[in-house]
Amino acid sequence: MTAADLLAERDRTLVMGVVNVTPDSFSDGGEWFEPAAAIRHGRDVWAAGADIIDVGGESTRPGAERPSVSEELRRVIPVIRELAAEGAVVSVDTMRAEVAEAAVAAGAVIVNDVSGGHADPDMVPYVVGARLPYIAMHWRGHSAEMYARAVYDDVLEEVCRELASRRDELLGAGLAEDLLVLDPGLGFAKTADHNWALLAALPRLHHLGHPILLGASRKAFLGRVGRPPGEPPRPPAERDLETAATSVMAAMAGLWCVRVHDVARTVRALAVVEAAQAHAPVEEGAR
Ligand code: PMM
Repeated sequence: MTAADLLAERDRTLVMGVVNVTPDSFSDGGEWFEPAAAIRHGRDVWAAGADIIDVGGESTRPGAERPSVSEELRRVIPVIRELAAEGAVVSVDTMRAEVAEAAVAAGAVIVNDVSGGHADPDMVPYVVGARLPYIAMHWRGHSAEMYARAVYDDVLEEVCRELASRRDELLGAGLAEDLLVLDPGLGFAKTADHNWALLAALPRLHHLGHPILLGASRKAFLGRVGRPPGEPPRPPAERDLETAATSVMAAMAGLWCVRVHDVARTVRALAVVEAAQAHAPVEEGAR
């Protein structure tokens, strides 16, 4: 499938598999830090049924130091080059235009930018000129400052308003309508309560008029579900069942894609939704 076909997919929710080539991501930090290990992991993610492999070289965990551009390139480019050459559809998870450009030259076909273009003024002109599918996430600042900015009167209303204004700016800058994906940015300048409020209202995100991607996988708020007060949260690698529940919620809400670490189980969970949807009653008026 081409990236354009993937963006047009409406019959099922796609699965984006995470490959973090970082020493310090909260969810899988260090596991795939060496390019050869990341490539092996990417192959497994693809074989497990991912529609897209998202390769990133910068951790966004709170307090993480930003890598230099050259270090970010060193991490992601060999991994993207190899996985794309083997036929995978690859997105690059970066806030930097320079990294996006090198990633695309190495075979990436989608740019996933957690800053929605806010972190690097060169990013939007680059993706517009390159006519690339662009995933713009709701963002209020780099990890060092994002928790101070997790302040909302009405998180759903404010995230939708800020995403809508970003959408208008991106389209105004010349990005083609059918190349833009939006993402509410769970865990980014959001407390657990904010994440739950957004999860509870996923169908409302369709008002934005673009495909929606959800990134809930292994995030801290899921580690606290069902834990008695005083007990530590479940560690990230033990949050895949809770993640699958959020993926089912996303699919039931008709979202475009879920970004997850455990692709194999996500594919199985979403197959349940697809099987049920294939037997859905025909709506009155559609007969
Ligand atoms: N979350 C992370 C990284 N990249 N991209 C998008 N579009 N949405 C997200 O929610 C998102 C992302 C952080 O999670 P990780 O450290 O497990 O990759």
